Amino acid sequence: TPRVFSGIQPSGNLTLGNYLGAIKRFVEMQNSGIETLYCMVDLHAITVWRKPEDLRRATREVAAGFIASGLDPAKSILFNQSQVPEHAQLAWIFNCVARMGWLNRMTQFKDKAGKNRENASVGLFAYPNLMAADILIYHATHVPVGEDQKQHLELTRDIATKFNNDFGVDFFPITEPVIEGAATRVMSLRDGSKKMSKSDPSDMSRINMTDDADAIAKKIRKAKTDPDALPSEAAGLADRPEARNLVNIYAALSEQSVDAVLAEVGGKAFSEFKPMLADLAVAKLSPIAAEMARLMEDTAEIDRILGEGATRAQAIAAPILEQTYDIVGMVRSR
Ligand code: AQP
Repeated sequence: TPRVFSGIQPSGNLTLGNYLGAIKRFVEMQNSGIETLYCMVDLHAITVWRKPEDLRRATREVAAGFIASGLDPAKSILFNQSQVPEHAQLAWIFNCVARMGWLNRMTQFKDKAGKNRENASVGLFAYPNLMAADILIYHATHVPVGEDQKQHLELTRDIATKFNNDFGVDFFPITEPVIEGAATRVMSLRDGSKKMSKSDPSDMSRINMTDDADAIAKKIRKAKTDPDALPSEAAGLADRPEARNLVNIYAALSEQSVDAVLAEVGGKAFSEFKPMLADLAVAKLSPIAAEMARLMEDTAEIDRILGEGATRAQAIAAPILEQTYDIVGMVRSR
């Protein structure tokens, strides 16, 4: 039976990239009736130094963003990773399954560690093993993510395959990434070759889910573009990364194909298209931002939801960890 797992790091403000690439898809999968688990991956967030109060706030804010976007704690299991210790326990096993060479090839580690690899945390290097554990501790079959997570999901499949082979079992499923839609890789508004990211030092590079209408309009107005009018077919966007990004965002927000959008806006100048995009983004994001602000007034209620989700998640994870330990040869006497 299909089971969906995905997570988001509480590592700053949620962006339009997180919304279109991940959260919006999470809601669709929930509403299709599949069993869904969605996690604030706080253990992942500390692979880079964070102030404790920032981490706590961001965890609750991601939860508020999930719920405000349409995730329903009665339908989806919503929880934060550290409240289900089985994630970290399985990650240790996977630290012993995955090879150094596999992790050395991870581009996200190279990007995030930068030139100063010697000073990166061991956790940042081992991050993909914990991510594999997040998924496989539930025997999840499908993982909705943005394009940037593709390599980590391939590693998850490699870990499951090696574990199954090493122990001669057919235990962990080979998970399918679900990377679909017009906005699987939303790019920075300042640089069409970089992905939009929570941690970009420039706030003008991204639209935050909590930005107000003025901020959204200003960021889109100032977004980098080229001087040409919009093409009338998708092929005309091939060498125009900034133009393609804005059209993709429009398509994803309006739930149309890129071709349908270009049939409508082809021939228009950016001076005409940008206000259309800003109006659309404000119409879609403002109600979510308002609901997030309302939810954040009662953090005790958010914490209650996360606690209840953790209890439900653990009920699935604990027996899978026990079976894993048994397969590996750990003595279980209680
Ligand atoms: N720009 C993006 N376009 C499409 N999808 C995106 N995602 C992130 N950025 C984009 C998807 O959001 C989910 C959660 O990502 P994450 O929080 O675990 O970490 P990340 O991918 O590293 O996201 P950020 O925003 O860039 O965070 P920081 O700056 O903290 O590293 C994933 O499904 C991701 O694909």
